[in-house]
Amino acid sequence: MSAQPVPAEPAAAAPAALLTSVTGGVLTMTLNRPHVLNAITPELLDSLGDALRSAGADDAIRAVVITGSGRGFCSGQDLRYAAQSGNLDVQTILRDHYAPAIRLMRTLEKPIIAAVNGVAAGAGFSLALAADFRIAAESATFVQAFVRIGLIPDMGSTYFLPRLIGMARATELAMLGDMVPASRALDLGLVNAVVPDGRLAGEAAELAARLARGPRSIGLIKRALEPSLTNELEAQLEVEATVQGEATTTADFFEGVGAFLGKRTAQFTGR
Ligand code: T3D
Repeated sequence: MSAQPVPAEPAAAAPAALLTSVTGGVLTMTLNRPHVLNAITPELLDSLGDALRSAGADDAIRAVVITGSGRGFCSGQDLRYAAQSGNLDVQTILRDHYAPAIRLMRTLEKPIIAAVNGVAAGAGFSLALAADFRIAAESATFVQAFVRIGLIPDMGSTYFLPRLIGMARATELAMLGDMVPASRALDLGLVNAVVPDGRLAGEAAELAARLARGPRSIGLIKRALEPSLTNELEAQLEVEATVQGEATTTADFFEGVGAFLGKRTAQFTGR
């Protein structure tokens, strides 16, 4: 009797590079490639983009948290993947995968919190900069790693960094590529808060829950602030008139005024 072939164990499915969960109106997206400190692949960015697009279309989601699994937040472009894939058309990769993710983060009219749990390097640093809030764990570090491998900052770093910390310091971080500990990131104004490592997830969830209970105008504030650093005063006053006009049509505005007059706590719905 001939030996029967032993069926191969079904290959374990590769873990998803992006994990998502929704609790109490907060979408949490966890970069999940911990063996490479959550280095970025085009597919990971596309998943992030899909999740952001869904969040934009879902009224039930009112705030977003981005964090990393394992000991890193995000180590930037996956350098091994880039070399192995043989796709060195970086301009196309940036235009087709990096830029859309950043565009979606900035146009999503819902607050995004980067909960930086570990190193944020290269495009991982940029990803954190594109969020509306950054909370860092005490052990987190930030490094504009691009220059270390002969590149320039991308994925929005040349835009966000000077706006957040000024040109002199942005130039220093970008040209020297030194590791910035969380405490210095706080001094520079790169992050909103630094918290003990064990409290990062809780603090981010608490802030996200607070924002998720807020009115629709939180998203409109994001829209109005977006052009303010490039607009002249006249143009920005016009932005305010237009966006405030929209705010006054929201149910949350009526609720806010009604609650004030009725001496009660407003119950906002995000609409
Ligand atoms: O190419 C394009 O598409 C252009 C776009 C570029 C955008 C960019 O983001 S360029 C910048 C890319 N990122 C970097 O240059 C950072 C590279 N990583 C590091 O410098 C260090 O890993 C860190 C400073 C981030 C952390 O250091 P450390 O000592 O805590 O960890 P480690 O031992 O270096 O890394 C742990 C593992 O992750 C290690 O793998 P191993 O040896 O255990 O198998 C390491 O190779 C891997 N890893 C870390 N970063 C990356 C990575 N693998 C692939 N790509 C990475 N970016």
